[in-house]
Amino acid sequence: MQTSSLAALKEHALHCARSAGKLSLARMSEPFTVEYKTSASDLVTAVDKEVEKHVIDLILAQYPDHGILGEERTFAGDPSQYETLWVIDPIDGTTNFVHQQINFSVSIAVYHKGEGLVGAVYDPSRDELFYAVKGEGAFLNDRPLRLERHVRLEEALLCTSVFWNKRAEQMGIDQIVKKLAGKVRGMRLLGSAALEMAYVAAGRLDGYVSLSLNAWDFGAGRIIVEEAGGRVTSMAGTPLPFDQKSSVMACNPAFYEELQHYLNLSESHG
Ligand code: 2AM
Ligand code: CA
Ligand code: CA
Ligand code: CA
Repeated sequence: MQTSSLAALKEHALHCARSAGKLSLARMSEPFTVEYKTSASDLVTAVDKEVEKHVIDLILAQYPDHGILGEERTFAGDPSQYETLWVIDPIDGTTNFVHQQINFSVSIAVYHKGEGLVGAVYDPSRDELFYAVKGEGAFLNDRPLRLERHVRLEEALLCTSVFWNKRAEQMGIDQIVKKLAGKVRGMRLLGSAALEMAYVAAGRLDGYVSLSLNAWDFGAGRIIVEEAGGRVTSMAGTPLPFDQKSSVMACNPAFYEELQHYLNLSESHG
């Protein structure tokens, strides 16, 4: 992709992220319907769907030949058929959107032939836009983000997402938190994977781990963390896919190997 078109792509992705976040924030103060998706711990609101449609309209108005992979599946085409694919989550942290009215985000990433070009995570409650362009670094509201501090695992503040539905036992807290208890300074659960990964890039957290996320949860966060100098892979150490589910570990590079070692122990040594 040419430099001029990459700059335009970045501007449009940032515009979409800001516009979507502002729409979510505006809708939060009005009544909206909340439905159970798979269980009482997996919600979707009318706002998730409306915001996704809004982002799709914005993308296609500028780039009619691009494809879109979004959580709420409101794109009419088949996402696998496009060279350039926008991977979007209109509201990441829907439970927070409904309950806390803070700590949710919009996540927008652009991939070309599987390569991540632009990632944007916007937190409308705090007006914080985290973004990165491949090869050009990561930023928070235009301030460069660079993970320069050497962090040891015992000094690290880590975050994870766990599921509270029936899959909780399989995907649960015991598998991650028990393995890391006694090894790290602390663990947090913020409830928006995209925002948690953006916080790793900003040095507010030192690492993020999840046993299973969808492509739209980590698509943007992965580009932002990598551009900030962090390491992002699956828990097995393989590169993340751009259009499929995966486990995720994203962290300060200083303790990547050590963290991976503990996460892959078959028995808990906590
Ligand atoms: P979501 O809000 O877009 O669904 C914490 O729950 C994090 O895990 C959020 O980023 C959430 O994204 C994501 N997540 C993915 N699948 C989930 C599920 N089945 N139930 C709850 N959260 C899920
Ligand atoms: Ca969801
Ligand atoms: Ca999500
Ligand atoms: Ca979502």
